Amino acid sequence: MSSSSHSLPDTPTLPNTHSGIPTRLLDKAKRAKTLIWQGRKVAASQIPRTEPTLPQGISRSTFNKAISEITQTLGAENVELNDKPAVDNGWYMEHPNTHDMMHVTDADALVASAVVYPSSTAEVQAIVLWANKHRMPIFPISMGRNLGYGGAAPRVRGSIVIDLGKRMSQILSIDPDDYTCLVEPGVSFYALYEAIQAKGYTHIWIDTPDLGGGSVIGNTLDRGVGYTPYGDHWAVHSGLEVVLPTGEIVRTGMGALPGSNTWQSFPYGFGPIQDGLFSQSNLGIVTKMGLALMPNPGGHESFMYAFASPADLAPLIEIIRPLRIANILENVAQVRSAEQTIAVQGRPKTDFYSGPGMLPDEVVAREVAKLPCGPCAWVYYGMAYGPPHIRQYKLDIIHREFTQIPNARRVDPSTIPRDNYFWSRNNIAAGVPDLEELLWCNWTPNGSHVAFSPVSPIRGRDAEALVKLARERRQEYGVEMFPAFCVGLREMHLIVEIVFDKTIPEARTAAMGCLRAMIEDAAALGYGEYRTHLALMDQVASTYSWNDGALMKLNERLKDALDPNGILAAGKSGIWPKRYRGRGWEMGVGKEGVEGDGVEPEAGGVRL
Ligand code: EUG
Repeated sequence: MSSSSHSLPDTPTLPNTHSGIPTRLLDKAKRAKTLIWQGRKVAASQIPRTEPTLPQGISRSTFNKAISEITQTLGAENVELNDKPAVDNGWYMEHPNTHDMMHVTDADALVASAVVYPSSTAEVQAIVLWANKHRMPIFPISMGRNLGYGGAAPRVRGSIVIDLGKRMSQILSIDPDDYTCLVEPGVSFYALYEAIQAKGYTHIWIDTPDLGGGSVIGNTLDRGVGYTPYGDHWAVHSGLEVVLPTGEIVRTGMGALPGSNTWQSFPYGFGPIQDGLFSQSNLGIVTKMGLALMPNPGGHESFMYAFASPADLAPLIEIIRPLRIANILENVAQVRSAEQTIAVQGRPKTDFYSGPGMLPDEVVAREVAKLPCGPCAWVYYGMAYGPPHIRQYKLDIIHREFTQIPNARRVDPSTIPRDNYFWSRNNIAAGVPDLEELLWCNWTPNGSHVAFSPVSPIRGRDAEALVKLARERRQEYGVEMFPAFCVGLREMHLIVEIVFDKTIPEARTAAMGCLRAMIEDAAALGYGEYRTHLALMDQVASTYSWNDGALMKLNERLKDALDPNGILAAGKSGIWPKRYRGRGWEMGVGKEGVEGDGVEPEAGGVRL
């Protein structure tokens, strides 16, 4: 791999590939890629491999027989063995689908034995039936861009990854009257946005996360966050098509009624609502999902406020709460640290400071003072929606409230250079998918990130307690981290991004140690994570232990009933099928090995 940016090949684009960058963002892709390649201090590390890493309980002969069978079903070009040395590189837009590109475990710990590419729900069903027949662990991904939480990696080493997105990437409908859509797993936020523009539907907005390359279905099922008023994607989804672990195909909500005309407009249908069973779960493979789209609000205006002192965080959060609940603050607010504001320029830490460890406070103060936000500890990014007089009404209230904090400053957008990150936030809050967020990964060479994502009430004391525990553990473990609050309607997610050099084992160990300590600290104070990395799922699940672990007991009963052979995404969200239980598969403090001691043999299985 060349380190020269001149010879970097272009990023694949839409519509040449479902996972490509829109051509309007090619320059940003080029810049991001160049910075990453410049930051690579070692050539891409190789994961040595000559044959697929097999899952426990599957012999080489069973594996080979099973692979030849599924090759018959899908065609040779749609079954790829993971049998060559893996080049542990790539970046957001061009990443491996056999492991986590930003691995916080050993590079070779959470890996696929093969990847299969179904083209239809019927083929997903065939794969599931095949997996049951051979007791083969399978792990579906939509596009594999769940970065910070495991990327494309399977939890069970040697699983067959089902890459749903590659051949199932149709936008099945965009309804311009109802403002809804129906998509397959391979539809990214980029692709959905571009399709709506191509149709000339300027009256329709989508919602996008900080990065637009992820799958709309994948992000929604993992309960991801966006920044328009429709930012809670799970809350605005309507209707799923699901392949169950035993091969039945189900449509939820109104989709259960043959010929239904309201599948995407009435999410509940009749009877118990099953959709939740398929979110952050291992109880089904979602092959279609409906989603509400937002009407163009007729105008929008980003605003940014800078707050001078670290102590301003608590009063700011207190001011945000009632404004957010009353919808004066209309979108998920981001309250970002000065450190992250410095790092999102995409420059390495060594540009600012050559000493060991974190930036000293005086360096943070010196560097943030050079940016459009000016000297500050926290920055608020928000947007007002609607025509000018409607926006102004809200902006005046926001200004009056925010400037109760001494030295709070509104930064006039007209003074902010066009290449500043502010304008990326402006795109995102207006539903225009962008590509700048991961620039802070360049903070360290071979920069990777992993997130600690606790939920708390929107209260000053909670914000302070969480930042304090994160900073104390940061000091103890010597990791680099960037905290940002995403404020929802009645709760907020704190996203603490740990950035580390994935090629340094000690850096990975420090990141994991810090994450585990923060999860424990948070749970002791009553905070739980909304989402987590594969390697942390057991630990996070164990914190949701009320009434002697009643919730996990329920999850396990559901898992046993719906997936009797335990083939689907074992260990996802800490839910282990019967065959794996009591064999030490759980990871946790002092137990970083990803594998347990085998699986219950064939006799425990069920023939379908
Ligand atoms: C962000 C990142 C997340 C998440 C929510 C928001 C935004 C980062 C990596 O996880 O869950 C700035």
